Amino acid sequence: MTGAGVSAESGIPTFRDKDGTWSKVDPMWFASPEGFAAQPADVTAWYDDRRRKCLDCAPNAAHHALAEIERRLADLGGTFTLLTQNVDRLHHRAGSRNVVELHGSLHVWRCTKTGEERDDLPCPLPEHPMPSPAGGLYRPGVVWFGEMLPEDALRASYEALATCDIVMSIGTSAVVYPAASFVEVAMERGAVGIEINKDATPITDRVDHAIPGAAATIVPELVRLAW
Ligand code: BJW
Repeated sequence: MTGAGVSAESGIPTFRDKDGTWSKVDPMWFASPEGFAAQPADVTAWYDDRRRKCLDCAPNAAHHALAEIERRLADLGGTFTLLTQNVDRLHHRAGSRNVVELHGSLHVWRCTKTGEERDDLPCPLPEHPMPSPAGGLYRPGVVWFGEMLPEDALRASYEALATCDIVMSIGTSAVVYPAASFVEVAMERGAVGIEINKDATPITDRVDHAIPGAAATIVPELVRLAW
C-alpha cells in the first residue's frame, strides 16, 4: 500500500509534511463535500491546478520498482496488488497494472447530478466551477473526508489483505482510515508486515520490519536484493 511519500521524489508534495499540500489550505474544508458546496470555484481551481502539476511530473524509481515487482511475481505465478491512496496516477504511468485507487483520482471528474465520470476533460478546465451537460457541476473524482471509499476498491483491498504473504506500507503517514488499518488486518492473519518511510508513523513499532529511508532508494534496493 502506498501513500504520498512515494510520489514526493517525483515533485508532488505530500499532504502532512512541512510545506505539504495542506500547509496552504485547510484540508478539512478543501477535501470535504461541504467545502465544495460552499466554494465550488475555489475547490475546483485548487484540484485542477494539482492535476496540471501532476501531469508535469514523472514516475520515480519507487514507482518503477513496484511495477517491476508486479512483473517479476507474475512471471513466478504469484500476484501483487498495489493499493494506493495516491490520486496522481503515477503508478499507472510507471506500468503497474493491478492498481486499486483507494481515494480516487485527480484525473477523473464526476457530475454531481448523474454521477457520470470523465477522465478526458481538458486541462486546465475552461471554467471553475465546471458545469456538466446534465446541469450539475463536475467535482473532483477523489474521496473526501466523510465519504465512503469506492466499494470495488474496498472489496479488492480486503481480498488482497486476506490472502497476501507480505504486506508493505510505503510512504504513508498511516493516519487516514480505513487504509491506516490495512497493514494490521493482513498481519493479524499471519502476513509479514513491512514499512518503508522516511519518518516514524503509528505502525512503525508494530510491523515486523520497519525500513527507514526514502521510497525511491529503498524500494529499488529491495528488488535488487530479492532477485
Ligand atoms: C516519505 C517520503 C519519501 C515523505 N519516502 N516516505 C476510524 C477511526 C478514526 C477516524 C475514521 C475512522 N474511519 C473513518 C474515519 C474518518 C476519516 C479519517 O480517517 N480521519 C482521520 C484523519 C482520523 N476517514 C474517512 O473519512 C474516509 N472515509 C470513510 O472511512 O468513510 C466511512 C466513514 C466516514 C466517517 C466516519 C466513519 C466512517 C475517507 C478518507 C479520504 C481521504 N482523502 C484524502 C484526500 C483525497 C483528495 C485530495 O487529494 O485532496 O486522501 S485525505 C489525504 O490523506 C489523502 C491521502 O490519500 C491520505 C493519506 O495521506 P498519506 O498518503 O499518508 O500522506 P501524508 O502526507 O499524510 O504522509 C506522507 C508520508 O510519507 C509521511 O509519513 C512521510 O514521512 C512520508 N514520506 N517523503 C518515503 N521520499
